[in-house]
Amino acid sequence: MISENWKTKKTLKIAILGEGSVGKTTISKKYSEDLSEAGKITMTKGVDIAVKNLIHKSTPIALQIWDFAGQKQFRFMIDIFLRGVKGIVYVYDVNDIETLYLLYEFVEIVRSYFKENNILQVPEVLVGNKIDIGDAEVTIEDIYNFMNTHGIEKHFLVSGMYGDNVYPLFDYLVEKIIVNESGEHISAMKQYSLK
Ligand SMILES: Nc1nc2c(ncn2[C@@H]2O[C@H](COP(=O)(O)OP(=O)(O)O)[C@@H](O)[C@H]2O)c(=O)[nH]1
Ligand SMILES: [Mg+2]
Repeated sequence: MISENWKTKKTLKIAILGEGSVGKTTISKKYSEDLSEAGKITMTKGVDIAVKNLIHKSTPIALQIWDFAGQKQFRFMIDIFLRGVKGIVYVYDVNDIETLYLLYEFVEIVRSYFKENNILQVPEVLVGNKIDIGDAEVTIEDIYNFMNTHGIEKHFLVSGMYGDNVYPLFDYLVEKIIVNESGEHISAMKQYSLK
């Protein structure tokens, strides 16, 4: 079925960002693990792309998760990495508050890229990983502060290692991306017809 629809398949690119060792690769692989090896592409230059094939309301989608391995080179590759991106996942480790504090750097890089390229309405989610370890260092207050400061509306607590909440996170993002995309076409119309 998926192969029959191959040509009409929609590709959605999302980016997963955060400090080294917070679990970006673990989360991406957990989500796409049911794929054949052919679906997993590894590029040189420190970018891994995991692909998850899914059906959203009868539309086949190839969700590409771009996972940046080398923090240091990130700024030099930012254009390639973020070009065409439709959703962003910011990851921190709930057991290491520094990884939440340092996320703002990624938020700023992403926001300035969007601003420079006149890109609006890209859904972003904040993700606290490694909840399986227990006695988290990051508090609810820290999370709310971060979200308020940076205007991020959605947060998930996950365990990339065991898979807790990993599917809901990506399901949410895909839904949000699709709604946004269709909303862009009808939002102007709605404004007049609803009021
Ligand atoms: N306990 C636990 N360990 C995790 C989890 N996610 C990742 N790890 C471990 O943290 C380390 C870094 O993970 P990795 O995915 O490579 O982080 P990345 O640098 O952000 O891609 C590895 O040893 C993982 O096994 C998790 O949810 N729980
Ligand atoms: Mg990695």
